[in-house]
Amino acid sequence: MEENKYNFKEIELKWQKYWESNNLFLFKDNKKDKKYILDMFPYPSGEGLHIGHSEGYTATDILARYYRQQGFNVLHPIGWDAFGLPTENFAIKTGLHPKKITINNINNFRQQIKSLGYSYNWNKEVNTSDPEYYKWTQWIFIQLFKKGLAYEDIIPINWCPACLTGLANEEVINGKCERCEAKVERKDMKQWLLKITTYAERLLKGLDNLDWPEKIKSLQKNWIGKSQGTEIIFKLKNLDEELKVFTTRPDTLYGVTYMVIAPEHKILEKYKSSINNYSEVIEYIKVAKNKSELERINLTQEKTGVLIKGIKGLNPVNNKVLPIFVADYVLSSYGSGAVMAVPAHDQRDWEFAQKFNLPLQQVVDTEGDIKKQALEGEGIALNSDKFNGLKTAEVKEKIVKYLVIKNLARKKVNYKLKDWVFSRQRYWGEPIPIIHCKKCGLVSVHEENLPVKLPEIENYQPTGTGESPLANIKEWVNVSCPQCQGEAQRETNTMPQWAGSSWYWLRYIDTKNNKKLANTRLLKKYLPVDLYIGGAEHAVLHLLYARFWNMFLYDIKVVSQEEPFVKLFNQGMILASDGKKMSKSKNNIINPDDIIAKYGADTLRLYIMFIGPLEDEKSWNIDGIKGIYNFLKKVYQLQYILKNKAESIANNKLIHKTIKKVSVDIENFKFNTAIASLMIFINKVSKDNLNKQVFSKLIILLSPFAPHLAEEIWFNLGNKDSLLFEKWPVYDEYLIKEKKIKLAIQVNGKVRDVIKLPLDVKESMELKKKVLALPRIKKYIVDKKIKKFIYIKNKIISIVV
Ligand code: ANZ
Ligand code: ZN
Repeated sequence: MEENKYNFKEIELKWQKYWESNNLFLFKDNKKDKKYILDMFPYPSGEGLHIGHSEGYTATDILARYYRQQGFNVLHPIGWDAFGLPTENFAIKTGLHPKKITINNINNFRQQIKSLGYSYNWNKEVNTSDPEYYKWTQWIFIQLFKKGLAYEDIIPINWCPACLTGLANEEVINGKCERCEAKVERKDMKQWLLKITTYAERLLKGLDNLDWPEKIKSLQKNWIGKSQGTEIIFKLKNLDEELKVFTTRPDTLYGVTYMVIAPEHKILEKYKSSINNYSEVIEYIKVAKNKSELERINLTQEKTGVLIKGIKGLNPVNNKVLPIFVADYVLSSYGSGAVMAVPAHDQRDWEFAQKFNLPLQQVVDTEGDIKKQALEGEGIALNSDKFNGLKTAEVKEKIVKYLVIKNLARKKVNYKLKDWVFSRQRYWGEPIPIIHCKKCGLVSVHEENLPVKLPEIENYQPTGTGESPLANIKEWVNVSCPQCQGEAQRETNTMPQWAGSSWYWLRYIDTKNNKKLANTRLLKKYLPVDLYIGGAEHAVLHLLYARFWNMFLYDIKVVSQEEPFVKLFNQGMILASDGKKMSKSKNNIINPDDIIAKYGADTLRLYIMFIGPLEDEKSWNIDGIKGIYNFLKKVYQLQYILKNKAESIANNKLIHKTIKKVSVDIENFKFNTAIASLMIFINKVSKDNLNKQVFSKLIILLSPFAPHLAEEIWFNLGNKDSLLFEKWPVYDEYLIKEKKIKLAIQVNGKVRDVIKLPLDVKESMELKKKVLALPRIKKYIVDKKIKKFIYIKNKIISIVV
């Protein structure tokens, strides 16, 4: 039967053209209730769309199509996170302009996305590297700058001494340059920072009201890292100077046997004349400077440090004289950059004390062997003077009170979160819209002069000084100061890739607006995002930066909601068939294009949703694909065996059950079980008499998953309008209720109990067990052998003992 062949290639192309030429996916503002369904937009890399993209995008497409059919106005946009390092590096290698490369890659991505039949609002596309877009990224930066939330500071960058260039963190692999493998150093450079720390508390509190996976919330919590402790003042012996330390264990003050300051601590420079071994200290500082913070806090790294000769600290509770060390396990960026070391009760101090032969002084009676490790638990104080015998919590409170009265301590909250280093020494990013004037200092570009466009240059080679390639373009750099008209220079650093993705969901709402970031009324109408789906790898950075910018835009009254994403869902990773991560080097990547060519987009869509729960990690399996393909083929062929018979009651009940299951499952992201129930339906009805009415409903249910095939059958059934806005079928709760029936249970001919069972239920071991376990029946059969167990369906149960 040649005419019944499932020709997916023809079908898919035909409907993609139809949707496009009839503008069906375009977004229109209307009066319907909205649903904003957002994907994490892709970085248009040269490699093209990968399976992970198609997983998340298929899920959101199912939801977008489903909610349209439920009557919502669905905002479902896509765009391109188009600035970034790989493109710039590729440009350096090939001599092509990054803009050209980006456009090519975007065209490729767009075509791939369209070939999957995704119903994106193509009139809502954004591209972060488009001046009309980054104009507003720059505008936001200027607002941050005006509020004092963007500032300059000297910060070490990763510096490759061989390539003579600054490196992004992702280009540093195990402390080495990704390209030439030279050991990466740290080099101090002036950088822009954003004061995300001002928002630490709100970023933390806001998490409570979000419908996000607990795992992501706790990752963000830890990243923000709120710590409630005490700042204590230690005076220095024979100097009119003090050292502040931050501690969460003031109860261990009597156990302090030395102090440690970070290599960057300011007193080192200030008292260099009092330090007898200053050159040794300087040597140590130099080495420490080349380590990243991650290396420094790595617990498995051997502790290093140098005793500072000539300066000593005094313990505020007992005036004990304490040696002071400089050691890189203490960070300058946390607390006050100095610690009171309690080797008996802090593991890092314990390890340091082992290495430098420093004494342990136990002050908490708690479990563990102090010869093997620090005793970090709480317990009862000892060797602590008037605090002996008290519990840790009480000692903390009393010691702090005592020191506060003497002005030697105060309660303090610290956050691990640091300000966001916001500049990159790169070409392919948004220029930072700031002008450096000798007279006026830092001046922001006038808003009417935005965007500050990236100059089109031929040479993106790094400068060799660590500055951005933009620094080479004198015509671009030299400008007059917007304030005094005097000679001035543009900022040459560009923004990090995170900038454009920190607000893009706002621009989707009003992509063409050239007066404002977006129209206020529309922002109010379409925010917040109802659902955001993407990979868990963005748990912290992107999602934290996006929340920060949104909160800031809320504070300056651009948006009316503090949190951008009400609900977040993470798709699980799809692994290769060998259970390993897909990667170029392992040559185990599955290319969506290949699957589409061989089995079609509908099969791919269905398969990715069927292999397992959306949130789970799962492995690719080619046999599974064939199963899905056969299922779709069967559905396709069913349209030809439709009989114009009257409605079959059994089918009618089954379709209502299926409608309910599929609807509930879609709303709960259980796409795999929704598909399974469609399969069950098909398996059951194909033997039966399937009529057109029931089949039509099934096709609507299938349409979010396999939209091309569904549309083809839908039109073959005589319909004239696309399924896209066809009303989702409703189910009749009464019809699908299981009917129950009461059965009498006899033992040796006498009725002893009654049991309620579903209509038509078959005899089974379970049923028998259940009956025999009924207390009133048990009574009559204990210690007896059951000779007969007779079950007459829908009538009676009879037991003979
Ligand atoms: C004495 C002490 C005794 C400490 C003890 C702990 C246990 P969190 O909870 O992460 O905030 N610390 C303070 N500033 C530091 C810095 N700049 N670099 C490295 N470590 C620093 O940790 C607070 C604890 O980390 C502080 O409490 C301090 O050590 C250390 F039995 O003070 B503790
Ligand atoms: Zn000026």
